[in-house]
Parts: sequence; structure tokens; C-alpha cells
Amino acid sequence: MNPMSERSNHSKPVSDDHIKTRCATVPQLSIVVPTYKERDNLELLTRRIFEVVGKSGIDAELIFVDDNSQDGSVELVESLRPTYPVRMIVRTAERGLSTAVLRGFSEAQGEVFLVMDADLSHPPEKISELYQPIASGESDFVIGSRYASGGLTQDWPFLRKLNSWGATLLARPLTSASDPMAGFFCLHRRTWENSARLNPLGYKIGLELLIKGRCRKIREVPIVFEDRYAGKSKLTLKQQMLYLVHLQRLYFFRFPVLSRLVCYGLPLVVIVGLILMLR
Ligand SMILES: Nc1nc2c(ncn2[C@@H]2O[C@H](COP(=O)(O)OP(=O)(O)OP(=O)(O)O)[C@@H](O)[C@H]2O)c(=O)[nH]1
Ligand SMILES: [Mg+2]
Repeated sequence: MNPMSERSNHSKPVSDDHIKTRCATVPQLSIVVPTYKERDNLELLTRRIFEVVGKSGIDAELIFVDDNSQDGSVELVESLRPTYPVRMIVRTAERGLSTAVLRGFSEAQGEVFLVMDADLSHPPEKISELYQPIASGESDFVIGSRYASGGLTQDWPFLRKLNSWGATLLARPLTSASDPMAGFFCLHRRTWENSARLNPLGYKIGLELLIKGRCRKIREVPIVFEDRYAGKSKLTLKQQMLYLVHLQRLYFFRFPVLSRLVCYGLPLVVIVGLILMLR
């Protein structure tokens, strides 16, 4: 498939007038957090986020996109609304981290989008460092990276490290970023608007945006990735399998000819070779 035929169909071109009107009345930064059964993390996360953006002079809104957790998250966010510019969108018909993030983008008001997890593994204190290069136009995509020099994962068992290392290695031909699997990233609204048609599976919406947004100027900000503060992980084996299918789609997008040759041509050559040998 011709990549150009996959141009965006998820948003209309935005006129300058529209941008001017929005800038006069809306936040600079929209922070989108997908949530599923994260109630015990939400208050601390919100407080830390607004402490940081307040100190940095960034006008931000916080959008939680929850998949009907029914654990008191909605009530908790309601109680925070008088103090902070925060809201929770509850989806009942759909489930999944990546589509939740895209739903958040479609409801966001800001010119810059930042995505992070709810469980405080991603340090809110780094938000300004992720935001500034996008706001200034210096970068297309900024990643809060565990693997850039100075970055760290804390308290990970050997198997989880191995798993993450293997998954990162598989994505290596797609991008030069050291941590393309990160869930802590920042991009301009127009990168999303101008990206090819997004069709994510599983967890790795950041990688999808990086590739289909054709981001060139990538910056990585080292972070210390801490173990989740409260609640349980939702990262299952199924998510890891979905990642492999997602990766295949991205290879077909990024290297359409080569991927088809490897996927269809190679088995054909082997079959023809076998037939010739057996004759
Ligand atoms: N809306 C929505 N959010 C989800 C879903 N699955 C996970 N999330 C959220 O996505 C973020 C990342 O999920 P985690 O379970 O923390 O995954 P992880 O960080 O890879 O795993 P841990 O380090 O063990 O926590 C969290 O904020 C989750 O609540 C989902 O199906 N829908
Ligand atoms: Mg987590």
C-alpha cells in the first residue's frame, strides 16, 4: 500500500483563525492519562502535575480517559475539579490504552499533547523538559526515556528487563530512539493531525505516532522509571502478543516493499526451491 494513501482521516485541516481563537482561550498543554482501575493514584498524580506546571508557568489541562473502571475514579476526579483543571472521560463501549489516548487527543484543547501513565512511574517533575522542545518547535517528538544516558528503571526483575530489551530491539529498525516503547511522550497537536491513518493495537501508541507522524527531530529526556505507586499492572501476556502484530503493521507502513518481499517473497522462493529440488 502506498503510504501516501494512508494520509490522515481523523481530523480536518485546522485554519489559522481557528488556532488563534483557541490560543486565546485554551491551555497550552493537554496532559492525557489513560486509566483503568487507578483510583488510588489519581489524587497524588494530579497534585504533583499541577505543582510542576504551576512552577514552570505552563497553562495545562489534565484529561483522564477511563474505561469504566467503576472503582470510584470518577467520584475522585469530580472532587478534584474545584481545585484543578481536570476532567475524566469515561468510555463504556471500548477498551484499550492506545485508543483511550487517541480519544483524549480528540477532546484536548491545547496545542501540545503530553501522555503519561497514571501510576506515577513517569515522574511529573519532567513534564516541563518534555514540553519545552515541542512548544519551541525544536523537536517533533520528545520521549521520557528509561534508556537514554542518565535514565533508569528501578526495581525491575531480570525477566522484565529482558522482555523490555527484546521488545526495544525489535523496534530498532523503525527508529533510532533508545526508548521507542515509552508511554511518557510529548508531541505537537499538528503531528497527530497530520499523521497517516492511526491503527494502533495494544499499548504502544507512542511508537505508532512516532512512525506515522514521520517525526524526524526526536529528543529523549532521561527519566527514572519507578515501580507503580498503587494498584495493579495491566500489562498482560496478551498485550505483549499484540505488540508483535502491531510491530508487523508498522514495518509494512515504514518499509512497504521490503516487508512484502520478506513476508511473501521469501516463502515463495523457498517453496519453488523445494519443488525444483524434489523434481
Ligand atoms: N483507558 C485505559 N487505560 C489503560 C488500559 N490498560 C492500561 N491502561 C492504563 O495505561 C497505563 C499503563 O498501564 P500499566 O498497567 O501501568 O502498564 P505498565 O506501566 O507497562 O506496567 P507496570 O509497570 O507493571 O505498571 C496506566 O495508567 C493504566 O491505567 C485500558 O485498557 N484502558
Ligand atoms: Mg505502569
